[in-house]
Amino acid sequence: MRKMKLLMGTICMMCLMVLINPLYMSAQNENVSINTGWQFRQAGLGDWLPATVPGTVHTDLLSNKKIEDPFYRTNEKKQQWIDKVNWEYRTTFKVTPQQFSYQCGEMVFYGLDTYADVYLNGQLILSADNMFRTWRVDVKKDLHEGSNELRIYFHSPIVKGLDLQEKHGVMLPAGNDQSENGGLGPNGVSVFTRKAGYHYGWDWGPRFVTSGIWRSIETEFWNNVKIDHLFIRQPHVTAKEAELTAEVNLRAVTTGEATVKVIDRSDNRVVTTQQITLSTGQQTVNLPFIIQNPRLWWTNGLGKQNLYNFEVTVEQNGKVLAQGEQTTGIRSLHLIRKKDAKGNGESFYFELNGVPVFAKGADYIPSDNFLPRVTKEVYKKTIDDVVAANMNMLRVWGGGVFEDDEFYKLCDEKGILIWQDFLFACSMYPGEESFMESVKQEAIDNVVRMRNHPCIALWCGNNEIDTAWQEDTNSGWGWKEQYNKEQRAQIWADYQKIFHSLLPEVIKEYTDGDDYWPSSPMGGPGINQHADGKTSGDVHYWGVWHGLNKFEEFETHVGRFMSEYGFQSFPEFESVKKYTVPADYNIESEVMAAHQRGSGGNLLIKKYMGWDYKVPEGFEQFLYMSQVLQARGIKAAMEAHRRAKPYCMGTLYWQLNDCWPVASWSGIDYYRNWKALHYAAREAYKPVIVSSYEKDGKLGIYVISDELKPVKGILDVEVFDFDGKLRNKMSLPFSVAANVSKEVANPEVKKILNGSDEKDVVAILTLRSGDEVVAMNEAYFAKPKDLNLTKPTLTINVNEKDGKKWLEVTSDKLACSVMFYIPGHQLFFSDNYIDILPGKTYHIEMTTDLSKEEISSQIKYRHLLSE
Ligand code: BMA
Repeated sequence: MRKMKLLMGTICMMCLMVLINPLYMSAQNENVSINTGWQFRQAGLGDWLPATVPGTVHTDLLSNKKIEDPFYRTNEKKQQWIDKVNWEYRTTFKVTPQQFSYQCGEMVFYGLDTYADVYLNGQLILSADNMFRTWRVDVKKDLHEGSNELRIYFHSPIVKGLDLQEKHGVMLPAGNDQSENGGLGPNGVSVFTRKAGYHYGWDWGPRFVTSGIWRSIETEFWNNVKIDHLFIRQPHVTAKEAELTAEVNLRAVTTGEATVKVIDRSDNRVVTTQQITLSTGQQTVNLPFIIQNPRLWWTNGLGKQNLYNFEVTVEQNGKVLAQGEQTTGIRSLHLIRKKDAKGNGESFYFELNGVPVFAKGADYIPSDNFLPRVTKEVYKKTIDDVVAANMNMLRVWGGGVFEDDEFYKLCDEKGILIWQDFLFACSMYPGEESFMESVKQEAIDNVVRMRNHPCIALWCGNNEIDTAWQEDTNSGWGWKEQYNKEQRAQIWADYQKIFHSLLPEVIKEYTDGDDYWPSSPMGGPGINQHADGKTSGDVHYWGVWHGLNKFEEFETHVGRFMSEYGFQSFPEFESVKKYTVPADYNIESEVMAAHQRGSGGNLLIKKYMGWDYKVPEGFEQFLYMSQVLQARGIKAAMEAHRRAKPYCMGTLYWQLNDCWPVASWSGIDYYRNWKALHYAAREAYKPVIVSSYEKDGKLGIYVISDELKPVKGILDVEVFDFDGKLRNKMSLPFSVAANVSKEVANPEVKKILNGSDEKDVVAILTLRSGDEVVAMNEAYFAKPKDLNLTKPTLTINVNEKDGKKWLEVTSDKLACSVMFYIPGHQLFFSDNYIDILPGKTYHIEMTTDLSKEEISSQIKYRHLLSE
């Protein structure tokens, strides 16, 4: 009986499948990638060598052993010739008789970097000039049945850039373009080419101006009809009902009556159908439909990342002519900028399904100078690390690229909102018509590619250009003053054209009312346009670091949305060893200096370190201390921003990651090791935290909760001396509503110390709810350098069970900022850079292939008093 039911069920399922998905009578389309058999050479010179596609000239030269590792020591300097010459790539590929018989054949170039003439069987089929564009070429006439040759000639982006600059007539500000290092003197030509800004250098990056086929090439064969795009518009979404519209862009080479169906693949249900009349050329079909009680998409921490998969078919006489699929998440997501009384300003926060979201995250830069090396595994590791640090937003910064589809897919799946900059940063750009047209097409290509991702929260015009130029004030970065009246007016007009009309118009036309913000940071169009740092818009606060403000200033410089702030550190010694030799082990050595691109970076690190810590002599200890210092500063900022909720509703620190091994503001180094900062971010970004701030002799203790339900329990304040003796304890009840920051206690520091010297104790703040520890934090009452610490001795036992390995650690005295490591190995510790109190046992898991015995004999640690 049960079997029968099952069989019936299966038959019904099959009927249903047939009903909604009539058999494909004949192949209607075929996609073939052309990523194999490639060769390359310097144009017209030498032998053809094997090449990897997608790839870059630099990585092809490296794998053919024609250059050394570009990131090793100062090799970058020897490789500056590569961008001054031309390169060519070629391959052959076969077209089968079946493929040749299709009515249509198109070649799609998903990424050509950058000035590329493409020849198919000797015919010029495309002259590309924009790295960010997707190029689609009709090749039906040029393809041969059997063997075909594809050849791509890459012109030097530098020679082209110089030529464009000359035609433009004036140089434009391009502060981060390291033209001097590239042998070009002051000619920062990056701005004339639509190519990732950071390729020309940045204050955390080297100068490698690449060329190559950086994303794949495909040939698409099809008959009758093709679905170019499927856009699931979401005009109105509530928990009860989602009003959606499937917008289908078709291209047909056939005519006649047809049926368009939309199927919700999660329950294989046809949600709507429409009869259409096909005509040759392009046509758009809109199919509205409703989903009752939709499973909404939420960010990491707020709920599930529910996704829907919709399929669209175009059918004629029971035969599927074309089919397309689209994954999306159903949600309402808006940037809320509302006038409010607070400081006479305007709110700046994202509202997701009616819930104000406090954004926690970082700014993201490309993960490698050679983009095709950023594999799916790298993206996965990156987004896993983002989730592990309790983040819910990344800002994809404008000096990089529109990321790979894989990146946004992972952000959808893991609930990470994306603030997407358009690709303009810290420079002014030309306004020639051809440039504008290129920018427009690049924006359309990428907005259309990315608009279905539920993770996309905001499109932003550029990074820091509004604040740098400031046409109507006497401030800014001194750029406008270099030009005569006409030049200045022209440059500003070109700026306004791109960021105040072209890009917002693309967003309006090609999205479903997505939010657009012209520049980051900005006060807001129409009000106090340029960022004033306090009452409206978003803020890049660089008073700490560039402005030499003390870490304490993070407390007072809190705006509505902190989209950048940061502090540098070095990678850990195990990482440094990978790009140096022992002779380089000095932060001022030539090699270490080549891997520090921030102006005055080392001096700033030292200066800040001296304010809070004893500055160590030893190289290894200095690297480690730089990370401890960075984590201390940025933790203070993250907590200050969260305490200021709801006035402040977002905190994104500069920067999540690195594109090569370097001293930088990152929390994760190029080799994907967590710095002390990433561990600190994980703690500071937890859904519920307890955070304190000392002011006027009192300790304000706050509970900050991003949870959507109230939290209550007991707050314990326990004061320990450095031998682990409890000197004082206070317990008070606390209770906070959902999604708030609240000061729950404000005791006098004197009362907490209860007679102890402020240099002798630490207070442990614990929130308990029944038996559960909800949150924990520490408060010190003196700077680390002034604490009466003495050298601790740690006892470490290594354990292993069920494939898990962990350390069991105790200490005889307070050990501050303890970093565990094993020389010569890269491994992950579940906790690191932590304070270890005497009398407590700490369990630290390790991810490593080393055996228990190997760990026991090799484990080492550093702390504040190490050398
Ligand atoms: C911000 C960023 C980057 C830069 C960083 C550190 O302004 O937008 O341009 O790398 O500061 O200086």
